[in-house]
Amino acid sequence: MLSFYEPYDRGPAVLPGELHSGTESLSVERCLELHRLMVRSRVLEERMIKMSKSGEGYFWIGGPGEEAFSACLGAQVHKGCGPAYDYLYLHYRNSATLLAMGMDPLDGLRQMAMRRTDPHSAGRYFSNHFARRDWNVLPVSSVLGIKFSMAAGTALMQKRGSGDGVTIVVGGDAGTAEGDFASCLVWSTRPQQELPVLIVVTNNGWGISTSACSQHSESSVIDRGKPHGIPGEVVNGNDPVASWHAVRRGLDYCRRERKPYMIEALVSRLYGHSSSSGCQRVRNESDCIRDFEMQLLDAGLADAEALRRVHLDAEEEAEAAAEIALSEPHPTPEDVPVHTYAPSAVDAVYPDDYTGLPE
Ligand SMILES: Cc1ncc(C[n+]2csc(CCOP(=O)(O)OP(=O)(O)O)c2C)c(N)n1
Repeated sequence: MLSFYEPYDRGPAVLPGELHSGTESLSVERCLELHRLMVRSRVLEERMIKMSKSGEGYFWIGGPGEEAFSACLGAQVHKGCGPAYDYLYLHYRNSATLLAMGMDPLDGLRQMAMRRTDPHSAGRYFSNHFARRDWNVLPVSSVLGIKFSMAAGTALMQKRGSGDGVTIVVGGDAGTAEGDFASCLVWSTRPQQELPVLIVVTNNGWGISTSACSQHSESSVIDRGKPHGIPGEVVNGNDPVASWHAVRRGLDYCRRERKPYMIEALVSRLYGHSSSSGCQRVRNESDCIRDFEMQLLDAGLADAEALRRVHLDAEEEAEAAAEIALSEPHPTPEDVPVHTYAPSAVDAVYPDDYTGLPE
């Protein structure tokens, strides 16, 4: 197979145009925007992996192999604070979603390096465990599954309100074995009280080292929505054109009908589970970035030099951000109670039990 770094003469790139996948297509502008996001996300994660191996950071878990679907999701979120906007219960593999929403890669690296400046968790949580109150991004929980039942809560509030905000919940295939997944299906489909939840399962075929095929008898996870009447689709999550349209359909349906929709995105896991399993590059799974680049070149929508520039820019961006993050301070012992407790009336009633928060 031809690498895009090799000389690749296909004549002049035809710029206005579209990339097709089956009967669907995306404009060249959209494709190039998604490509840039996917590459920035991959490079950011690879810099984090380097940090975990070099001792500059600690535990790593993240999204290489899920960039195509993840970027398509983030680029279509109605971002904001409060029930009129979308709520997100994300997975720890959703870095491209956050980048597509506008996250500065520096903030991801601050969390990986466990710095006090990390806006997601003030340097206390694992990599890619995002939390952004201003964007309705609920804290990513390491406890698998619970987000599925929590999602029904914000969706219920949105159903009672008048806007078109929806709740988006993303989890892996293994996490759907938890009872909370079933709770989400039940609570989002109570008769006449259905909820606007986009239920996304990113199926990479593995739960750490347990294969999905040894654990799941259903042929598709979305089949579990059928008895509840939840429409859904399985999409090749490595295909940005198909993923874009699946997300579009799912979000449109939830916004318009105020009911749930399921997407099962078939994705890759390109560095294994996490740093705990060595984060070695896997060679036998599809790489959405490489495949997308070959498609863009074949369709004459980009040239090899322009694509290479995107990688170089992303590397420069990640390196500069890492340098800043690593120069910043770690949390101190005095930071332990900060953000741990919400202000409480209990403080006034029982001043001796004061939670440590400012008045
Ligand atoms: C309730 C719970 N059980 C077990 C774990 C340990 N654990 C962490 S990640 C993981 C695998 C998750 O697989 P999947 O949901 O498919 O997501 P993936 O990591 O493959 O994206 C497990 C079992 C956990 N974090 N929470």
